[in-house]
Amino acid sequence: MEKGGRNIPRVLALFLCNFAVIVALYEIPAGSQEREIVVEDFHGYSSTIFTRWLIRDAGKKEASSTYRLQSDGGNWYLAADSKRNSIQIARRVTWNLNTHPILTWRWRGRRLPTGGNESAGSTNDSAASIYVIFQRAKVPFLPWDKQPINVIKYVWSTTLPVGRVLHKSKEKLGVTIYEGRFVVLQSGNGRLGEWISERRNVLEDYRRLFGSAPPGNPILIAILTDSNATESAASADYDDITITAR
Ligand SMILES: [Ca+2]
Ligand SMILES: [Ca+2]
Repeated sequence: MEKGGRNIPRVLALFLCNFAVIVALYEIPAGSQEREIVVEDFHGYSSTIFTRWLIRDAGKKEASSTYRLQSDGGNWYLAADSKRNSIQIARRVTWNLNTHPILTWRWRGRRLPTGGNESAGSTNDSAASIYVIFQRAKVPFLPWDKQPINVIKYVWSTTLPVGRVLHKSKEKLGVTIYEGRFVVLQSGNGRLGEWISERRNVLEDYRRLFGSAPPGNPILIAILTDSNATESAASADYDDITITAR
């Protein structure tokens, strides 16, 4: 008890500044009868996406130069161009995973981080990634975005083969603050430049990857195109993040 009490301010400090901006939760009603719910199609923004997306570990200027809205034939999408940086952006969203377990999206790899290999810290960069983030535990006094999380990260890897799963975790002050499972969905440069549709049953993935039911519904969907570890550059586009009933 004493240990926990002493740790709380330090844990708080560790988590400070993870997300620079708090935006409204996009909550899909638990009883939603809609079969398909579009979480994000990148339409309806006046300029920046950071009215709805949170920026992790970066200033707005750098995030805005890394993630930009682009249009092609009237369709808006997110273009990501990372130069030696790693800026995760996240949309605060929750929905009933039991009724709507399927997550779909489209992405288009454009440039692979040189030598990217997510299994080692020194090369942990991905041309594209989509995260589904769950709150694992409830630590008293920590705000929602600072709580310990379990994460599924779907990646487009430079070198790892499709289907590879990686286990990651971070522990601080005796608390496992992060449990991650990386799943390689695309690999290498064979399909660069092509829009690819992905479809995942997140509920099944979670059970398979963590060996148990999720601790609750997801709290965030996040995006990362990064190139900091390999000190190179990476580019990808994203669109049509959608939740679908089983
Ligand atoms: Ca779109
Ligand atoms: Ca990285």
